[in-house]
Amino acid sequence: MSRIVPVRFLSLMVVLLMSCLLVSCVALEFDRMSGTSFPPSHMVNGQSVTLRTIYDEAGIKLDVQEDETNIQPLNIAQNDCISDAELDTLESSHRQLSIFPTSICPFDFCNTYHLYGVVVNHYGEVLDACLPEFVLGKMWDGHTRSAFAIFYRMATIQSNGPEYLRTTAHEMGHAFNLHHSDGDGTSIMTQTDDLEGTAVFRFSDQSRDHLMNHPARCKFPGALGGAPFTWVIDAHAVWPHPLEELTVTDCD
Ligand SMILES: [Ca+2]
Ligand SMILES: [Zn+2]
Ligand SMILES: [Zn+2]
Repeated sequence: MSRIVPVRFLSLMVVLLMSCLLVSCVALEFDRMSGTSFPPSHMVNGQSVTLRTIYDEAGIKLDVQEDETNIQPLNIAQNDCISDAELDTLESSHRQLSIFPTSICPFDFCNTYHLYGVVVNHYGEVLDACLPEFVLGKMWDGHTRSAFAIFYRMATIQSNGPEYLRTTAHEMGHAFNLHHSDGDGTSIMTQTDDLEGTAVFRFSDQSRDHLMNHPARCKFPGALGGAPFTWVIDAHAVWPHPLEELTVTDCD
């Protein structure tokens, strides 16, 4: 009988500990309904781009945890939409990760924050109205910025893997309190309709500034006195967007 813990296990624990000790991490619990798939990786200049690499390049350590793959679709007509209330119900019955962060050290900077994502086999609502073939995804709870949905019934999501990946990174960006005004015409936070060139799979400089340098409270998803969507520090005010109203705060 041996009580020696294998060296490989120990070194794995050290790597895990170190990776969240020096910077905050975000864990994404990702569920999907049956008949859907998770966003595929995309090759750019010979490099495989994934949610993890997109966020890593912006200084966010993201751990994507693909969880359930067989959630039953709601019993609604094919052209009907899933409501925000129904998304809430889905989240409360399938989300395991807390909306609160956990910490492995006594300081905020080494928190692991939690985000929930679900791919639903339905269309989504826009401002409480059902508009089929309109919205690709949604970060539906502006209060905690802790969950997003992808609407897999959308033809674009099913037929265009790169656009599906980009949509997912975009909705997650809203959970990190990024807005369309933080896009630069081609980057992740620029909406498909507003593209001024070929879409790229990276965040704009101003989005990266937010993700790397802005206060945790106005950035990380989830509840811990976290600021709601649209509450930003004044650095965002110089990047206006005609359809967005931001509230400038100090985010302390
Ligand atoms: Ca789950
Ligand atoms: Zn958006
Ligand atoms: Zn910011």
